[in-house]
This record gives sequence, C-alpha cells and structure tokens, in this order.
Amino acid sequence: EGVQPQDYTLIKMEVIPPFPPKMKSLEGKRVFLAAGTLRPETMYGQTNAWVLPEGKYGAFEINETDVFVITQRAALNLAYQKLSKVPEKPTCLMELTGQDLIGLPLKSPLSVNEVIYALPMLSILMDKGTGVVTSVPTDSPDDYMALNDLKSKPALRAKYGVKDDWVMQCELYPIINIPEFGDKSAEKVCMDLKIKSQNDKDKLAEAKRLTYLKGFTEGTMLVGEYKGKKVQEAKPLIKNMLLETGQAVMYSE
Ligand code: A2H
Repeated sequence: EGVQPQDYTLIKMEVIPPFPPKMKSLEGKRVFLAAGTLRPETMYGQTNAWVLPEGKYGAFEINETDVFVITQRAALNLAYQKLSKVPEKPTCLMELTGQDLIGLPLKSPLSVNEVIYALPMLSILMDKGTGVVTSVPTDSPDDYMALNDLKSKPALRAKYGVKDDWVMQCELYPIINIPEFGDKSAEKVCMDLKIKSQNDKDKLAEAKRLTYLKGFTEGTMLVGEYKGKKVQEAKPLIKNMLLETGQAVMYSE
C-alpha cells in the first residue's frame, strides 16, 4: 500500500436479475459490483466491468438493502468507513470467484450502454481498491488493451467462457477530447507506443502517465451535463452528482 491515502469513488454497478444459479439466494437484494475509480467524469464511456478470474471476492452487506461484491480486504476497510450493515464488521453472504462473475449483466451509472457485462482482466491487483474495475477503453490504456486482447483472441474468450456478444458490443464512445491525443486518447497512445497486450506493463505505465496528466489538465468533456467544460471543472461536479444520487460512495485506503 502507498504512503499517500488514495480516495476512490466506488461506482455501484447493479447486477440485473435474474441472478445465475450460484447467486440465487441474493435475489431480492440490490447487488452491485462496486468498482473503484479515480476518474468519475469518464463514466459515460463505460463499456464493461473487469474482474480477476482467479480472484476471491465476496458479497458483503453494506446496509439493509445493498450488497457489494468486492474483496474481503475492501469490505473490512469499508466497515471502518461506516459502510457495513454491522458496524466495523464485514458480513459476507457468499464467497465468489472472479470466474463466477464473468458474464453478469450490469446497469452502471451514466454509461451510454444500457447493459454491460463483467469480463476478465488479468492485471487486476486484489490488494488495491475493491478488486473490481470499471472499463472506459477510450480513456484508460489498461482498459483499452484488455478489451483489445479479448476482441482479437478467440482462445482468450474461450478460456474464460466469454461470449462474443459481451465483447463485441463494447464500442469506443468518445467522451473527452485531449488536444494532443484526440477523442480516443487511450487508443492513440497505445498505438503510438506500439503496445502489444495488457501484459505490456512498462509501456502501459508510460501510456497511463501520458494520458492521465493531460486528460486532467487539458481535457474537455464531449458529452453529458458538462459538455464543453474542462475535465478539471467537470470532475468534482460529476463526482458529487453521483454521490448525492446514491449511485456511488467514497472509499479511502
Ligand atoms: B481508473 P491507482 Cl478512464 N487493479 O478508472 C488494477 N487497476 C485498478 C484497480 C485494481 N484493483 N482498482 C482500480 N484500478 C484502476 C477509470 C480510469 C482509470 C480511466 C483512466 C485511468 C485510470 C476507468 N478504468 O487509472 O494505482 C482504475 O481505473 C489510471 C491510473 O490507485 C482506477 O481509476 O492510482 C485506477 O486504476 C486507480 O489506480
């Protein structure tokens, strides 16, 4: 863990019923994959969620109605941030693996896509955030490359039981313009740096550095309520709107 505390916005990606057999006992509750993000202003461009196939997750009671699917570690931290049905004690209703979650249909705040699916990402760290990530392939190099791998490798889809439709519906939807990189900054930078796959760690770190800073300082919103505004201005407004409408919660670690 870093020395600096990290404040994540947790995006509540709601699992759409009917639930698969393994999760049937959760039906009747509002179940969310809760994804940690530093870029709430990019949520318009969500195409899917990411989970680690071999990762261990649990379904934790957050309050009387809501259940979050996250890591045990995140659930414990949340319990000390007033986000647990039983104060300071996470209650796990069911253990799940990332593989169990792949293919779940989700409804996520602000996404132009009505229904998006949980898909496998192999570079997810289970000791950071919630272990669930939301995917914005126009603006995140990691997301762009993980999606590109799934689109271009039928064997990878087969390995994790990913249906073609879940991936093919993930179209890049421009949300932010960065003068130097255009409307799909992650794609542009991944191509410029000739990144081959989601495992290309060093180059991806460089791609993230380039897009993250420029996106914040020079980006302009192309969609939504703050269309035409600078990212710097829109970011706190969108974050507060998500929090006030109960579509997200804050989490720090
Ligand atoms: B970001 P930091 Cl559009 N494992 O959200 C791997 N990656 C994780 C993670 C985990 N356990 N938890 C969160 N993340 C990702 C949006 C986004 C993000 C965009 C552009 C850049 C970007 C959509 N994905 O992050 O190490 C999440 O992806 C670039 C740094 O705590 C989260 O924000 O600084 C970011 O990494 C948090 O990374």
